Amino acid sequence: MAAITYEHIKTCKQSGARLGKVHTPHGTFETPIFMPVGTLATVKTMSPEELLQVGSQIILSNTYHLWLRPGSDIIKEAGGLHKFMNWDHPILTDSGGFQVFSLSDMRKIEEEGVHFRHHLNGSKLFLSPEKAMDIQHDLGSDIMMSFDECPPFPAEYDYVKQSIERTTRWAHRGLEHHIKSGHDKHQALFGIVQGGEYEALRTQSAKELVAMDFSGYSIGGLSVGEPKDIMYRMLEHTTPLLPFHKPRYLMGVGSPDALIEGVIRGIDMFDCVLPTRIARNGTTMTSNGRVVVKKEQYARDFTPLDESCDCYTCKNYTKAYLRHLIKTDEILGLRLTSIHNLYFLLKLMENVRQAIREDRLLDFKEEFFEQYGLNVE
Ligand code: PRF
Ligand code: ZN
Repeated sequence: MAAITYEHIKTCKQSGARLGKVHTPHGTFETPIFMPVGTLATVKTMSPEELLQVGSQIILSNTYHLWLRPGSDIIKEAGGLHKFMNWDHPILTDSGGFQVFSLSDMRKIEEEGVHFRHHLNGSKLFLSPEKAMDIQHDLGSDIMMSFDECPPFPAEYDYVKQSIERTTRWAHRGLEHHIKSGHDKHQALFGIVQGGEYEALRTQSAKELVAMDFSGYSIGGLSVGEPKDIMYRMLEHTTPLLPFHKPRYLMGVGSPDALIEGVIRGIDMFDCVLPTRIARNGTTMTSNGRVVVKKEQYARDFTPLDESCDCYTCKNYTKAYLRHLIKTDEILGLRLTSIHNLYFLLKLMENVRQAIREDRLLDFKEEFFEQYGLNVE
């Protein structure tokens, strides 16, 4: 038995978007889905009960960070990440590849793996495809990621070609190691399609990975500074190359416009630090676009953040109070804006699923952006 299965429910007649369910050893999540990010075994400021209350069905965590702190051996000893953090629902872990490239200093890529320095204390570290599997086995996530390289944008064609070929070899080594370990019975492994802005390289990467028969496919290397039209073009090009009956995950994307455009192009899963990160800085996403609640203009605004939102924050607090909490660095302020932003994005995805069910996702998109404002994140 495969660790996870993708159940296709229907395709939206108007947009071609997919509605489905993914069954995992820790329960089922509906797709398309947004996954809140819990980098250090916590979605910052939120308890697991609050995560459920805002509608989370699956969360993401990070190999790289947990390997460094507290150490994957400690999480294994705790009985795995689900037990360690008291989250008895699906967890997806990223492989560390991307974090090594975005956070660490002095990295050196070799065929065997990547040498780099700890982003906090400078000590020497090494990650390889096999090591990334071992750490994710210790964490016990339901869905694991292959160890990949995410080339920067822009990057030369020849560099990206060499990089995707190495990423394919790394994916192969990781998969072999994963199967040999026996953990494949209860932990699924995804391949990550790379290829920068080059259609031919996206095709090559997708074909090589599809031939290896992963449990699902991620699309990496996007939302790394390229214009949105390039991202959408790469998605349109890539998703048709992926197996219909497996989930597709667009890594590191979470603005409302990109979520809807991604779903229309056949994506099932998304994650991003955006809603929780901007929340802690006093920026919220509402049905009328972004509201920077710490602004002076809200000092005497005794209305909720979003009149049409049913979250705990909007039901009980005013913009004036939120502004005060954020301005005075009160912890409750960070919690309340995080609760609202996650609720807003998860509710958006629920509305997207309903629109697919009713074959009206393109109409929904138009209605949503009429109110939210176009070209605003
Ligand atoms: N690879 C991995 N994780 C990622 C990315 C990637 O390319 C991205 C790119 N948006 C975010 N997270 N392993
Ligand atoms: Zn709200």
